[in-house]
Amino acid sequence: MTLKLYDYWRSSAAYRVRIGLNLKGVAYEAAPINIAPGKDEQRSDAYRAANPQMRVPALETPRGVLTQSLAILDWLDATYPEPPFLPSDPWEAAQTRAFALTIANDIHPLNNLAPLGYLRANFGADEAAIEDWYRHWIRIGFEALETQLAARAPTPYTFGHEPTLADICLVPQCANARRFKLDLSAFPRLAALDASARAHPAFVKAAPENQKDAVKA
Ligand SMILES: N[C@@H](CCC(=O)N[C@@H](CS)C(=O)NCC(=O)O)C(=O)O
Repeated sequence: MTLKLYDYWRSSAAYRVRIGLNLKGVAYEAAPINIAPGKDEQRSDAYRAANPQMRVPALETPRGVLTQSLAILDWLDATYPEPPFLPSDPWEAAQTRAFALTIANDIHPLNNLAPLGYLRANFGADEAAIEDWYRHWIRIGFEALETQLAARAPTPYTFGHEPTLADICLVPQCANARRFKLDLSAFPRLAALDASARAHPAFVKAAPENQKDAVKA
C-alpha cells in the first residue's frame, strides 16, 4: 500500500513530513486538503473522519491514520531506519530534539490559523497586528536557537554532516519567517543552515512551491 499524505502546500507541519518522506526515499501519494480560510476542507466530514483534529498533516498507513508531524516522523524513522533522523549519540540526539521542539512546540502553535483567527475575532487584531505577533514569536524562538548554536562548532547541517529532525523543522519555519517578512539576517547561523538544507534534493522536492496544489503568485 502506498502511503497517503493529507497535505497542504503552505503548511509547515506538512512540509516537515514531506521532507522526512523524501529523505527516507519513501514513495507517497499527496492528497491536498485546502486549509486556506474560506476553503476549510479540513472541516469536511470526509477529512474529519480521517483526522478528528481537522489539521494537516495526516498520514494514511497500512495500520491506520497517523497525525501530528513529529509523531509521523518518529514512526517513519522507526519503520525506515536509514538515514536516521537523529544522531546516534544520546546527548546529541536530545539536543537535536530540543531544537526541533523549540520550533514545533513553542513557535509554530502560536502562529497557527486558529490562534490568529481568534486574535482577529476576539481581540480586534488587524493584519498589521497579526503580522507583528507572527514575527514576534519566531524572533523569540530563533534568538534562543541562534544563541544555543553559537556554542557549537559550525557543521554543514544543524547537528552534523547529515540532515536531522532539526533541519526538518528549521527549513519550514524559515519559509514561514520569509513569508511574514522577518529579517533573517539577525540569525546568520540559522539562515546559513536553512540555505544549505534547502539545496538538498529531499528538501527541494518538499518545498511548498513544488507541490501540486501550490498556488502560483
Ligand atoms: N502540531 C501539529 C500541527 C498541525 C497544524 O496545526 N497544522 C495546521 C497547518 S500548519 C493546520 O492544519 N491548520 C488548520 C486549522 O487550524 O484549521 C503537527 O505538528 O502536525
